[in-house]
Amino acid sequence: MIDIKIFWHKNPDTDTVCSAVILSEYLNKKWYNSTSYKLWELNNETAYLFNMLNIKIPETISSLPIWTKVALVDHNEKAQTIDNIDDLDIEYIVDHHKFSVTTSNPVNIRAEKLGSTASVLYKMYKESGISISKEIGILMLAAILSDTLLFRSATTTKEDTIIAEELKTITWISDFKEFMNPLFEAKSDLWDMDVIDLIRYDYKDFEVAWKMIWVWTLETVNPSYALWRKEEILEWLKKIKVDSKLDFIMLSVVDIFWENNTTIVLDWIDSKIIEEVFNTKVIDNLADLKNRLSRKKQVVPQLTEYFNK
Ligand SMILES: [Mn+2]
Repeated sequence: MIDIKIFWHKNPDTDTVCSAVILSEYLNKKWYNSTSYKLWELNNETAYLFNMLNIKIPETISSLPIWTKVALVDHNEKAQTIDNIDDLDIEYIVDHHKFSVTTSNPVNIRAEKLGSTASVLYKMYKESGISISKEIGILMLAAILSDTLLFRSATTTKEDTIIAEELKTITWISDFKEFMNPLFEAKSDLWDMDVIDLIRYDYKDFEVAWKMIWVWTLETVNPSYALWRKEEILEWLKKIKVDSKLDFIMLSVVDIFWENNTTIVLDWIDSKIIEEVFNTKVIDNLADLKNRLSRKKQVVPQLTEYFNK
């Protein structure tokens, strides 16, 4: 039996955390002895889900010894994973993002252009004839509905909706909106959070054309929680931009009920970029990016194109 350690990406969302647990069960039914580990804290939405289902949160680790066999779910970029990834042996990657990783050894890669990593995993279960328990089914469903924002995100595919439909019988969940409402609410419970935690919540860094850019999205049903704290947030963005020597930084507050994106913009350099790329105006450090709910599809590719010019 091959031992394999699975982990999720930095600033984890529900898709990546659920996918780690789902992949672990899958691999254990194959020829592996796998465990999922927690490297970064769960967000409020995922914590609520695990608490509701009474699922144990995986054990915490901080680093792994050299040559440990690992699996990455819902990510493949170095900037988004464990620090000493170069010392480790990647055995599996299951993902639905663009690829940037190079590995020194052969690796099992399963990636599809679907709305969530959990959708990819659902197909892997089906293809291998592994039955999906009710608990795993609920984790899959929550991950799909969370990552696609109840099918509203531009990343949603027809296949995701079919898979969610099929999961109805396994999970006994038929009203998706009713099921997701408390989860979205939990995610939006940002009142007590320190601003630094609030903005650390879901950033992703990318290296584009030798530029270091950070793109945040804060998905919420209560955008005012974040927007009322704009000045505080701007101060932190400034500090982060300087400390991390970034070329560009932005923080999008995404209202998942009304489906719009209000982006906090730090300085005139970033304003110029935002205005040109998204054909909008920056007023009082705010830009209306309209219905761009998906960072992956409607924000990052456009920025990449700009920086590659
Ligand atoms: Mn995902």
